[in-house]
Amino acid sequence: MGTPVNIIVGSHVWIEDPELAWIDGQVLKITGQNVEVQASNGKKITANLSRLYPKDMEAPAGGVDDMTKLSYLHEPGVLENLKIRYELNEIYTYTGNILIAINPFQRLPHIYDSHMMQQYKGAPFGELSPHVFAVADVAYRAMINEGKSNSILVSGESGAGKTETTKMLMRYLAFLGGRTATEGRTVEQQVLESNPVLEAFGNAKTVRNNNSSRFGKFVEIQFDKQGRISGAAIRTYLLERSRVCQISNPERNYHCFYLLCAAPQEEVEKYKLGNPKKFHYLNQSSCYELVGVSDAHDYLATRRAMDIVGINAKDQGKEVDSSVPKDDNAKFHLKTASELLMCDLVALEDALCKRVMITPEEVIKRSLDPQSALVSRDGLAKTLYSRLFDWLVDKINSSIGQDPNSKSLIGVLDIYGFESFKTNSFEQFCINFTNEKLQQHFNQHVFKMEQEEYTKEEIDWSYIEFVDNQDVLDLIEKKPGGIVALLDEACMFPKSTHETFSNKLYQTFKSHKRFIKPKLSRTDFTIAHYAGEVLYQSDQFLDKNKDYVVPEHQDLLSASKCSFVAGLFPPLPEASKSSKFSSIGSRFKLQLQQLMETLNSTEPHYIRCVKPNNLLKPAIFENANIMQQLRCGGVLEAIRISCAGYPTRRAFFEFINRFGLLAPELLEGNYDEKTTCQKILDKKGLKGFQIGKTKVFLRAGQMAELDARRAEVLSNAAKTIQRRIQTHI
Ligand code: AD9
Ligand code: MG
Repeated sequence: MGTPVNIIVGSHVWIEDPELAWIDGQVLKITGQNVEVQASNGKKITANLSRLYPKDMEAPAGGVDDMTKLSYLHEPGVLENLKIRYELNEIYTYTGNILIAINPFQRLPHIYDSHMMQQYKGAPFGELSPHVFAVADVAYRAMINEGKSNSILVSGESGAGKTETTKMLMRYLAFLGGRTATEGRTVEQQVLESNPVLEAFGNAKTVRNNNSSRFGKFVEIQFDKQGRISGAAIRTYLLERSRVCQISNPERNYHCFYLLCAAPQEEVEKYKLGNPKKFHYLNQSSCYELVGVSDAHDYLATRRAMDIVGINAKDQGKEVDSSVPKDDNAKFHLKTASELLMCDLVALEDALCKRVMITPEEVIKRSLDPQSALVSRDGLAKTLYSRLFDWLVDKINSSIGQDPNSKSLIGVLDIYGFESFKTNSFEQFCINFTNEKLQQHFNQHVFKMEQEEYTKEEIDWSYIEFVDNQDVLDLIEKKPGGIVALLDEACMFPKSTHETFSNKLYQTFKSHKRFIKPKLSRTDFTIAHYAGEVLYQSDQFLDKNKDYVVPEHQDLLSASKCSFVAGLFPPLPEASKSSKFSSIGSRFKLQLQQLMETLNSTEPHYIRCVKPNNLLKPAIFENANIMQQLRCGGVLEAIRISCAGYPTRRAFFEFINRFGLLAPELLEGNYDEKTTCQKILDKKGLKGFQIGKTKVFLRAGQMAELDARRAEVLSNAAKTIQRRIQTHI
């Protein structure tokens, strides 16, 4: 980013600070490359000259609504601008075409009401304050005018506001493409009501977010020739299955379990529910209630939403809670479960506690030890739940319906952002794989946009440097030989353990730049992702990659007398019974490929959600935390790409207004604006800039250089005036 030029004693600068990321101050002393700075918090800090950035003393007090309007485009400038705006409740800021949204953690009045929607409708991009509606509007106009599909990619870490943003986008698109006069269940209503249904079954309270989506989602909204919503398709990715039977304090299981327990009395009795504290899958955590949320109210709301999206009352009733409490009443609970699943009691007990062994001589039923029986029970619950979730998505899709004649669509992606925790397992691996894919897509797009601007202004430029992440993607997904492929191999080989798998990785990627074997571990591995290094624990990779339904469970449930349950487990064709293993990693990789193909055929728009603090509270802006997110979300990378070219652009007249005083003689000459700009720059001996058709394109740091000259001129002028005044006195 911008090279520090013209830093002299007295200059206002930004300097790195371990706590605040960046702090402003004034240069006290320069000794060679060492600079001493009086920071604004009173501290004296010394740093290398190359680590300082000039502070723009003329930046507008309320910040700028687009980072590309910053005179000095660099990290501290970007951070400062976001901070100033956030304090004014301006949570949205553009960086060119990217919208940065900082979670306010409070309902801001009126910013999403129908009056606001009306205002953004058809308004040229950039004319009104930055807003999600503006992004949706551009996407919609582009689709109508050019007949091309568009997509809006929303990303950010857990709790940053992706799902809320996605819902706002969908509401606005429904507003634009809805049939206002129509009564009853319209497509757009169904699209909107799919959100509460999916949230009830796919969201849960986590430490990072009280309403965390535990799955990724791509909603494709189809439009007819008149620009009205005519269909929709929802694709979901990687529901977190482990949560169904394992939660830790103070998190919760999926919302739907608590909603069911809060159902009206007759339903609680019918489905043998009751206090959530009774259930082993819920009482592993001591959190049952959410502040400000009524489960009883949400139960009814979810049922209503289900009505709208087309899940009939019969199917709603057949929702099965397969939690099996562990206590002495095992028989009783087994009976309850068998009644709810409508399957044979003995068959259920056998399926949970025994395995069929087929030897050449005979078929034996072997009892499982208690530990294995628990694993078996949890496996059954997870399978049942994930099938139920997939069923819901299918049902919503078929009920909303697809428009086969739709020419164009707008896709909205709400997907988990980059994750790096204390322990990282297979889930983080898949999530970060997704983000590598999206990052590549993003970089390529940012480059293209930059290039288009340059082409429009008819200036030459060639790429200077571009850190591509293709090598990380190869490491993960290359076939054969990538991590996903090696994991599948390990899963198919019965004697594999996570140790043998890790060893295989160490051997294969010994000299890979993006793969690191940690010194102190024999099974962990580190991947150097674009957003930073992540240390993965391999011990559960094999288990979590196996999507394997125990044949005994399959047979049991496909024989259920409840057609709903049986329908979730269609009998398998004989052939596929023998191939026991299907890989979650490979299936996910395929899903991602399809997603990328879809995205590549659309015009993308990006929204980067930022979580300002980990307390989930309003008005707290944590510098270092936010900086890290801007880095992971590629915002800094986009700025870097832009800085590699000509980050500062000024219309001719603006440039002359600001810098005309550097060459007052020119203003009297009869030059056109373009020539005047050229001559000012030549006079100051600047190199490498370009003059476009309507704008001056400056290299990083050149604006600061010109400002320094301007400041000199102004200060000399001031001194002269002062001297004159003094001599007069
Ligand atoms: V996760 O990866 O699914 O765990 P998200 O989806 O990024 O996460 P979510 O949209 O659920 O986060 O937002 C978290 C919480 O922040 C919400 O429940 C709201 O309480 C709050 N939020 C987010 N955006 C807004 C907003 N624009 N206005 C007010 C907001 N509150
Ligand atoms: Mg979410």
